[in-house]
Amino acid sequence: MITMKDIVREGHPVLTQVAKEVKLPLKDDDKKTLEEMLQFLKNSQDEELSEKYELRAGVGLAAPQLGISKRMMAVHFQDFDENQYSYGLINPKIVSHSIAQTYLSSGEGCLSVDREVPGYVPRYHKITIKATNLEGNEVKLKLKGYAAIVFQHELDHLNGVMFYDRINKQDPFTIPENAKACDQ
Ligand code: UDB
Ligand code: ZN
Repeated sequence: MITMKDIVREGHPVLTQVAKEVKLPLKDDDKKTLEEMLQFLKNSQDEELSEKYELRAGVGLAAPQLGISKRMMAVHFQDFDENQYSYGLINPKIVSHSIAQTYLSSGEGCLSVDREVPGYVPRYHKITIKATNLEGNEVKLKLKGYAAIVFQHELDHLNGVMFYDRINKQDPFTIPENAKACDQ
């Protein structure tokens, strides 16, 4: 079972590396890792288990955060409109995106960052993602608002980018160009 001690923290070089494409079909141990990543997110949102194991309530996790430099990520959350997103994804790729941007009005944090970093993180408002799921099927997902933000945060980890790399250093709270706030 994955717990917080398995999650690498900022300063670890794996978090700045571009992760490697995963060859398909998925090997058994990669599949197991991805399933465990999804299970960690579920456990972390379970009141009893999160308390017992001291897990931060996670909505997304990328393989590099476990020290594994492979293009795999898991998400588990629901958005404002109660849409459920629960996926283990391999080789996810943004195939199109809006020009319009968005940002979380409360800023972002990260399971790999044990401090608060103030500021807005500009993200695309809408994205379309192609990936392979745990069943080995290709999936195409159209995401907007909060869901788009979570997926982009995890995709960034696969490219060695941390959320604070995207915060404006001169003025962390500048509103990104043509951006609407996301209040989830
Ligand atoms: C998170 N969780 O998992 F709206 F029940 C964050 C942490 C860093 C605070 C643990 C989170 O936002 N939880 C949450 C939000 C809700 C309702 C709820 C729980 N991540 C994922 C991460 O670090 N992945 O690498 C950070 C998010 C910031 C923006 C998108 C992902
Ligand atoms: Zn993160």
